[in-house]
Amino acid sequence: MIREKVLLVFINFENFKNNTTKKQRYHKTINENVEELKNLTISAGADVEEILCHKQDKPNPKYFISTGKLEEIKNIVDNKEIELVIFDNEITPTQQRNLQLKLDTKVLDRTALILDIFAQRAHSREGKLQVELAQLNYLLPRLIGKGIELSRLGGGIGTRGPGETKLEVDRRKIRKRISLLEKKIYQISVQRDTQRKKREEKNIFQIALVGYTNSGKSTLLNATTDSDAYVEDRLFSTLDSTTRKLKIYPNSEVLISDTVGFIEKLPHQLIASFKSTLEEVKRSDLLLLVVDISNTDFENNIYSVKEVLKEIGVWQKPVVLVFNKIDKLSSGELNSLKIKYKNSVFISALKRRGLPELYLRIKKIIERHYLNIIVKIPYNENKIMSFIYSNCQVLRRRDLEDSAILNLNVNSKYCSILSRYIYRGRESREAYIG
Ligand SMILES: Nc1nc2c(ncn2[C@@H]2O[C@H](COP(=O)(O)OP(=O)(O)OP(=O)(O)O)[C@@H](O)[C@H]2O)c(=O)[nH]1
Ligand SMILES: [Mg+2]
Repeated sequence: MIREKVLLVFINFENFKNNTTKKQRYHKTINENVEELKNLTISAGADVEEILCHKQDKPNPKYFISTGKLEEIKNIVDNKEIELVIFDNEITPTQQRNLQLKLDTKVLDRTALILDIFAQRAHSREGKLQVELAQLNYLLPRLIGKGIELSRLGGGIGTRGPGETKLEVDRRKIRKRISLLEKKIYQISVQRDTQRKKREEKNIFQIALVGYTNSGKSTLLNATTDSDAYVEDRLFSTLDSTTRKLKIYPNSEVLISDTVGFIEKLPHQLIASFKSTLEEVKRSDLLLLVVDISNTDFENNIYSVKEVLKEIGVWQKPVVLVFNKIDKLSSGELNSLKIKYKNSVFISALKRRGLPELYLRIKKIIERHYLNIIVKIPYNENKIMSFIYSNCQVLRRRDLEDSAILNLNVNSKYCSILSRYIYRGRESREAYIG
C-alpha cells in the first residue's frame, strides 16, 4: 500500500504554551496535540513529512489560515510533494474547498481523519454501516454548490468508506442512503436488544470497559476472560463490542464487555452513529474506566472519556478508575500516584499484575448491588414465586403450611417488586433459620 505524504497544521488562536496552565487544564498542550494527531495519521497509514504550528488572532474566513502562512504551506506542499494536508482544527466545508483549490491537494481536518481510521477498521456489518452513516453525515454539508471533487484527488485518507460514485451523487440521494442506513442499523439493534433483554431478565451483572483509545481495554478483557480479542499498539483497534463471562465467576453470570475507545473531541457524527454499539455501556451495571498511566497526558484523557460518557448519558453509573500499564512506571512514580488516587486500582493487564485487587473491588460492588432479603410468599401467588426463581438467587427456603419463607439475593432494582412480601416479623431471622 502506498503511504501518503502528509503535512500537519496546528493553528492556535491563543498564546502557545508548552506547559499546562490552569486555564488549559482540560486541554492538551500543543506538544500533546501534535503527538496525538501524528499518532492518528500513522494509525490511518500515512507518513508525517512536516509539521507546521502557527499562532493567529482569528480565523481567516476564506482559508481559515492567514494568507501569508498559506503561501508557506503552498511552498512546502510543492517542494515536498505533499499529498495531504491535515488541520488539527475544525475547518468549514467552504474553507476546505478553498484550501484544496489553492493548494491543489487534498485537505482534511481531524474529524475526517478519525472517520477514515474508523472506515479502515470496520469489519462487522454493523460497524461498516455505522461508519458509513457517520461519513455521510460529515460529507452532506460539504456537498453544497459545486461540491468537493474528492474523486479528482485520487484515493487514500478521506476517500475510503462510501465509494467514489456515492460521493458524486446529489444530496437527495445521500439523504436517502442515510435514512436507509439508519433503518438497517435500527434493525440490527433490535435483534441485539432481544439478546440483551434476556440477559437483563436473568439478572446478569454487566461490566463495561471504557477508556481512551489504546489504554489497554482489549488486553484487560483478554486477561479477565481468557479470550483473544484483537490487541494492537495503534489507535482505534476495537470498533465492535465483545462480551464475555468474567473468569472469577465461571459458574455465575457476570459479563464484561469491551468496546470502542474514545478520544478528545470524538466526532459527534461517530457518537451518534455508534449509539447501538455504545448501548452495551449504557446497559451495564459498572464501568471500569481503563487509563494508560504511562501516557503523560492521562489526566486529560480521563477528562475526555468522562465528557463522552456524559454525552451518552451514563456518567451516573458506578465507575472504578483502573490505572493500567503500571509495568512502564518506576516504583517511586507508582507509589506517588497510588497516594494521589487512593480509590483506584493499579494493574498491568499485559503482565497480569494487580488483577486480584481488581477482582476484589468488583466483588465488593457486586455484593452491594445485590441485597439480601427475607420474603414470605403465599403458595397461591404463583406468578411472584416464578419471578423469584427466574430473577433472584434463592439461598434458603423454609416451607410453612400456607406459604414459604425465602432468603434471597436480589438485584436492588427488583426490591420494589418484592417489597410487599418482605418478612418483617421480629422472629424473621429465627423463622428463616428454624
Ligand atoms: N506495557 C504495557 N502495555 C500494555 C498493557 N496493556 C496493554 N498494553 C499495550 O497497549 C496497546 C494497546 O492495547 P489494547 O488492549 O489494544 O488497547 P485498547 O484500549 O483496546 O485500544 P483500542 O481498541 O484501540 O481503543 C497494545 O500494544 C498492548 O499490548 C500493559 O499493562 N502494559
Ligand atoms: Mg481495543
